[in-house]
Amino acid sequence: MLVRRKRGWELPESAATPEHVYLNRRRFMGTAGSGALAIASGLVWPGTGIAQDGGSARPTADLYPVPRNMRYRVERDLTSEELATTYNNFYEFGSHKEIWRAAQALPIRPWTVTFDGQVEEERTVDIDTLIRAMSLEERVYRLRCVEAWAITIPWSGFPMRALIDYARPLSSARYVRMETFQDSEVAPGQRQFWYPWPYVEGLTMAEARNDLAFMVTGLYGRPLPKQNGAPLRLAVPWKYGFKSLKSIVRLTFTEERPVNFWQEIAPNEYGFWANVNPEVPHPRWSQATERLIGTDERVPTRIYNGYGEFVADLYADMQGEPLFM
Ligand SMILES: Nc1nc2c(c(=O)[nH]1)N[C@H]1C(S)=C(S)[C@@H](COP(=O)(O)O)O[C@H]1N2
Ligand SMILES: [Mo]
Repeated sequence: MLVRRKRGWELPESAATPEHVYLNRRRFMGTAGSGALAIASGLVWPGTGIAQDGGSARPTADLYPVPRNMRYRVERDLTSEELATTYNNFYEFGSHKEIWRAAQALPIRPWTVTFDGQVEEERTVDIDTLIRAMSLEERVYRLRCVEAWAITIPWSGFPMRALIDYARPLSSARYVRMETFQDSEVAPGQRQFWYPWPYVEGLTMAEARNDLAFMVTGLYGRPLPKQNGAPLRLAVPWKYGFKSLKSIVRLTFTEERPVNFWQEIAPNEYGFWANVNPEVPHPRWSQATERLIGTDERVPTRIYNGYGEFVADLYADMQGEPLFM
């Protein structure tokens, strides 16, 4: 349920961390004309060190900020916007955390998303047409990387269920396979031929229609930065972060279970389900705790990353499946 009385920045969660910086920048965005924005778009917000790429290039930038959906509460402080946009995993731009600057090379307009496979009608839609067709909301979610670090951030976007309805899959579809862009001219990581590009992820149709599955188009009340997966990425917070693929160009509805990027690389370490579980270690490290980035704090990891009330039922009859790798 949407709570429209309050905007995100009026709420206590966002008061907890360096939100004053955020608020000032939002004011700045509100008052600055496009000329000033263009000057400011030299990758970093003046005086903050926060990476950004110039909202002026986004035909749907006017839609943000969006009202926060208070059904999804998080008991942790928000990760600072600066950290969430400068400490990333995006192997297309390098196999380290400092890819944010390299990711600015990704052209995100024009951008299209294709729906194919078992659909009533194969379709390709312009990203801004798609975004305008959806009802946007903000959700504060935690993200738990399989590497045992975690963040808590306010995504903007729309329920994945709405995207599935928009795509009109046939009832024979059992899975949705999703694909990231492929362009080795702009993404140096994609010149590393030993990786099985493009990045692929998949969900069952029931997972994709679960309330929690969210399509992300924004972060911290503004259009999604490139390094976080602009213009469209997934957020499935009960699963390890690698399931939440970035910069999506295609959704294919299929009867066959997709083989995801990491499973293809290391099937003994990464599976299809990848649900978070502190009691199932990765073959090379424990998953019992996680580090909150930007702090020295380690906290216990929770089953389904704390989202069991929303998703545990999905797996009730699947005891034989490797649900937690
Ligand atoms: N296309 C693509 N999507 C990706 C990745 C990637 O390398 N390429 N990394 C994943 C991993 S391992 C994590 S933890 C999250 C990180 O998201 P963030 O950088 O926005 O925090 O993105 C996921 N999505
Ligand atoms: Mo990750």
